Amino acid sequence: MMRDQSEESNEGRKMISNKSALFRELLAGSGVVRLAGAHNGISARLVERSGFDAIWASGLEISTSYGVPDAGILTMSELLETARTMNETVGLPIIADCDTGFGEARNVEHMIRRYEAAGIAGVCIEDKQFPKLNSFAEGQQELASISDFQAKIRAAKEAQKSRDFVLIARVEAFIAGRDVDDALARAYAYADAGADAILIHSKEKSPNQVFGFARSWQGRLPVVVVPTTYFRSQLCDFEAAGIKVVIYANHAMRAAVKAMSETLAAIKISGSTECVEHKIAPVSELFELQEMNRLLERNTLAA
Ligand code: SPV
Ligand code: MG
Repeated sequence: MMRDQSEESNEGRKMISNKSALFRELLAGSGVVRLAGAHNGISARLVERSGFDAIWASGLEISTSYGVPDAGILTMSELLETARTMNETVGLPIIADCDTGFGEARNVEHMIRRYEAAGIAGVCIEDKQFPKLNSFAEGQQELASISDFQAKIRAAKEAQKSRDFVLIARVEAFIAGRDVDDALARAYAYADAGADAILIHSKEKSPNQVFGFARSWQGRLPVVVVPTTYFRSQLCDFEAAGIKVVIYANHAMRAAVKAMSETLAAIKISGSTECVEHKIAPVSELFELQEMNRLLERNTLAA
């Protein structure tokens, strides 16, 4: 039975309702909602400081941060703990990438309870078979049946306590080599089962697949896209196509990997850190990102 938790007195619960409600407000508002991927407290804080609307707790980024394949290797607890850290670090809503939902409908139910209790604004589950494989990885992508995935969506919607908690259903039809009719049939079935938004994924270099989908879909639920491979598309193109949410899912991690590798290589080769000193953040910026000043101010007041 769903309750509106904003009416409850428990502060922790109020917070849950607020971040989910905030995300729903974004979905209902004008313009494209922009999310960027993050994988820990500091990357979440950087996303927030850059002015994005919300944070994508990316399975790809978090798996990379652990040094393991994005292939259903990390446990729900590991992913949840990471999402929780991000959520506690920033004021933005977190949308957590929950892969295939960590099992069947009963696992999804458990997952929803845990993520909602942690104050996460919403989750995204995808219609692949466990163990999922990242959509850009080589190898055959096996899809779940429509009815099995609908059962997960129904279980998720029944498990949530707040009316506002958001479930994004992700359609992997294009990733598995299927056509737009298959993608639409899946999306309609997921909408019927109670999803709040549809993420349509594509690994093509052109946005034609997702634009074709959005044209036929006609806005029944908000459409979410992840423009990793069709990176030339502009925000105004997505807006004109009726796409509501754009997720820049992995760019912060890719930038960090390049910067860290280049810095370490330069130090190793030159035998000094002089060549990198002007290119890297000063320690004072790390303190700023840690909010060291707040701790020092409190210490001063307490003294
Ligand atoms: C992620 O960021 O983990 C995603 C998006 O699921 S993608 O890597 O494009 O599959
Ligand atoms: Mg993922």
